[in-house]
Formats: sequence, C-alpha cells, structure tokens
Amino acid sequence: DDEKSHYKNKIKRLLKERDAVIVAHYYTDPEIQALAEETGGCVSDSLEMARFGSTHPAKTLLVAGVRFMGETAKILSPEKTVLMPTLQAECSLDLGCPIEEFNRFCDQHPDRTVVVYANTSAAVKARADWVVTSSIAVELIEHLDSLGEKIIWAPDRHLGRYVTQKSGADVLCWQGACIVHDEFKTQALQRMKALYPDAAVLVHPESPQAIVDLADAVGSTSQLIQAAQSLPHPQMIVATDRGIFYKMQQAVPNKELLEAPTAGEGATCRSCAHCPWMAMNGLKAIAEGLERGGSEHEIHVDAALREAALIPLNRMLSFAA
Ligand code: CIZ
Ligand code: SF4
Repeated sequence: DDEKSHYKNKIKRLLKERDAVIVAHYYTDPEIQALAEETGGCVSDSLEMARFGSTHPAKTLLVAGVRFMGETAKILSPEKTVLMPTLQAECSLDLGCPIEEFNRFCDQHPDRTVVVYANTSAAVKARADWVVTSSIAVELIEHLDSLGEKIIWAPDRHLGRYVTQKSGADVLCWQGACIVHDEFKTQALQRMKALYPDAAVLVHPESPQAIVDLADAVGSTSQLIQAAQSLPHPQMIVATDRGIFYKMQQAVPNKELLEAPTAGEGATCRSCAHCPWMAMNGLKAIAEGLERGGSEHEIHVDAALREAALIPLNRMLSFAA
C-alpha cells in the first residue's frame, strides 16, 4: 500500500545518500528480505551476513536482524558505520549468557577450549577461543575433538547437545535456549507427520531433542534450504523461524512449505515460529535507522573488546572458508 511504498522509496534514497547496503537475516519479514535483494544487499545466515558485511565496499551497513549481528558487523568492519532499525532487537541466547556469569563458568574450567555460538555479546565473544555458527558447529567440534581438546559450549543447550552427539566430543554445555526453537511441540509434530505422510521434516538444531529425532534433515538455515532442494519430498514441514519461507520458497517454488507446530495441542500455529526481535525490523524502523543514525541506531563496540572478539571471529571465518 501507500505507506509501504513511501517507506521503500525513502529507504532506497537513503541507501544511496549514505552509501549503505542492507544486510538481512533469513528470519526477518519477507518484505525486508525482498527489499534487501532488490537494493543489492544480502539475505542470509549470520555467517554469510558477517562475510558479506566485511567484504562489501559500502561505507554504511544497515543490519536487519538482531543486535549480535550488528555487533559482529562492527567488530569485523570498525571503519564502517553500522546501523540497525532498532538496538532493542535482542536474542534470548545472548540475554541468557551474561558476561559476569560466563566468566565465572569459564574460570571454573580453565582446561577447556571455549567455543561460543555467534548469538552472543561482544564481551562473551571476547572471552572465547572460537566463535561458530550452526552451519559449521559440528565440523569445528569434531576438529577440536580430534586435537584432544575438551570444550565449553555456550549458550544454546540444544545445539550443544546436538554437536556433542554428532562429534562424541567432551563438551560442557551452558544451558541457554532460543525462545522460538524451544517451542516446537513433539506430539503435534507427530500428528502433522501423520496428516502429511509425503512430507519431509526439516529441523534447526536449536530445537529440542524430540523434535530433532523426528527430522529427515537437521541443519542451519542455509543447510535447511539446501535440504529442501535435495530431498525428493513434495512437502516440507519446517521447524525453524518462518521467516525462512521467503528464501526457501524461492529455492523450491513447486514444493509446499508447512510450519511445524508450536502451539501445543491441536492444529498448527500461525502466529508462533517467528522471533519477536527479528520482527522489530520493519520498513519504518529501517527508514528511521538510516535517516537518524545516532544513539538509537548506531552500533558501537568498545575498542578493547573489539580487538579481543576479533580473534575468535576471524578464526571462525578462516575455518569456514
Ligand atoms: O537462530 C538464529 O538466530 C540463527 C539461525 C542465526 C544464524 O546463525 O543465522
Ligand atoms: Fe535469538 Fe532465537 Fe531470535 Fe535467533 S530466533 S535471534 S536464536 S531468539
């Protein structure tokens, strides 16, 4: 409608004026992903967002996602201005792993290599030996295990359990969870599988064990999009944020994508399976972020933290390369 096209036009003008590009996550709303694509930005997982932001020549990055993604962009590209639609877009994994407690945890286990998920604050990354995203978590833990290292994993307990099972490594796990993936419901998913016997079940490993056990494919957002292409099934039941449907449907235009159930007993849920913080990245907020910048929109990372966090982040990028 009129208001939307007003904001879209405004955003396009501001992107040019500010020499800016949109770096959007798969979980943002479809219109945000479409706008990122239309304006030469990227839509991807947090690993590719980091890579795209650090290699793109634009002076300004507008990160449509959650705060840790903006911080990562700033750590990798301190010379760039990093703006976000809102700095209030948090993540339950980041919030559930405060640095003081995490430092105490690590101090109690000095013999362990510290591996943290990208969904953490700059301070937690600064304490870590390695940063990982879900797309490389299993490979990295297998690699460290083959070197005989014992591991601290933080913050997602489900992903931690998953990589432990896959690798057989000695992993001590922080007990955080993603409020979106933690909500997928086993019995409702079993009923849905019975209703759609030809469907494959695609699951993000931030989901509970019982959901992972029902999966035909388990993987990061990018890996789930690949699985939707390579599996022969005509329908896909997808257990991750429904924002992923935008890019997944582009990849498999002739397949039917169904949301895995979250709302407990009964039918599938249409209002769940979407991260409330990702949903804060609307058109209006993006326009405001680009127009105003300043303390409500610009990401700053303390110089000492930045230097310390850059080391495990660069290790992640080299390992993934
Ligand atoms: O759950 C998230 O926020 C994910 C999947 C982040 C990422 O690595 O792209
Ligand atoms: Fe964090 Fe979960 Fe939202 Fe991703 S979907 S940003 S892990 S709360």
